Amino acid sequence: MLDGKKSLFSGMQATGNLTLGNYLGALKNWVTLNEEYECFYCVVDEHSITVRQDPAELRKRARALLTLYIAAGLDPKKNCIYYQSHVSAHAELSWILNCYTYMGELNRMTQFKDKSAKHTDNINAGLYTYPVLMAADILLFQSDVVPVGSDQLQHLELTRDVAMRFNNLYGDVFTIPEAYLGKVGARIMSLQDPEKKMSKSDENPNGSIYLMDDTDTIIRKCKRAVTDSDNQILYSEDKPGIRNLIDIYSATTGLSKEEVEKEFDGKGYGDFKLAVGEAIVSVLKPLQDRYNELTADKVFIDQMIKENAEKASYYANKTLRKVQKKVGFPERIR
Ligand code: ATP
Ligand code: LTN
Repeated sequence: MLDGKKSLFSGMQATGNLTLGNYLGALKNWVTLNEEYECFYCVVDEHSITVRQDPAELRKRARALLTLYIAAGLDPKKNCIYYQSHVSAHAELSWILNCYTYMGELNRMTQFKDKSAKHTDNINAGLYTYPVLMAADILLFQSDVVPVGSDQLQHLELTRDVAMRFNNLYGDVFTIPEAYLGKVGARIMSLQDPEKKMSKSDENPNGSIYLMDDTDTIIRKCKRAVTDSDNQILYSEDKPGIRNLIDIYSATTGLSKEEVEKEFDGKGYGDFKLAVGEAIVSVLKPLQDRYNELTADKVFIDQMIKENAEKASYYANKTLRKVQKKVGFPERIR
């Protein structure tokens, strides 16, 4: 809760080209929530360096991500859209919360296990304490809800545990956040391996639809999507490829699973895959056009980056000062 209004925080890493999974699992929900809450949408560039990045590339991607937030429909006048690294309170609160998080808790985090298995040459302490920085992001804004895909639920659970531990010691300092999962699209799977989630860091580009893919590429990737051989469009546990395509179709058209099954009753996979491709294009094309317009307007984007970082700092520092006082840091002399 911030100034009497419920608040919301979410963020994405600037680590690759955004996929349809990121859009349907996260961004799309963000847009529907922004009337109800005081919203903070962050480009979490500090999280990004837990995996080695090329500096020029990171800067470019962070700006592209921030622009995509707006292109997807987030109005920067109503939502606070900013870079994590522009608000130093994130790193400061993260340090404090490190001292209230147990190694046993961090040892259980599956994202750490997955990422350290993938980057064996660089298992750094930041990768390990990554969930604590995420907790700081969320708690700084007294967030009531955090819209994320289902892969982030474990981090959110940890955030709640740390916040409750802190509140038990010092009184009601933090709002305890809840995860917000969309009804459809919370877990979009790879088109090439429907047992694995669609991910922007996947080496096989055919498994993911990127938000900036052109029409032909989107249609081609859908046509090549891995499915079974029985040619029936049914939502079933033993048909992961088709189930994923139904999820995508229903998330992009707004139809329920049953309506999709009915629409394609008696039709084959070829027709269905083409329809899925076209539905994706109809959602992504307007977003791409808006993105291209926005990138041309450097002054507008620069101005909003500055204003929104100031707004985020104001709220974040309010929480940080409270926390610093509670743990016993000396008062500032004004
Ligand atoms: P990486 O591959 O670099 O780990 P990622 O594609 O998993 O990246 P993140 O930046 O970690 O993406 O996630 C941004 C948001 O998108 C998070 O809320 C996450 O839950 C959501 N998300 C990511 N992949 C999917 C997916 N396949 N389906 C639904 N939501 C997803
Ligand atoms: N860990 C998240 C990104 C992230 C985030 C957050 C999401 C960092 N801080 C705060 C929600 C709230 C990820 O990898 N997708």
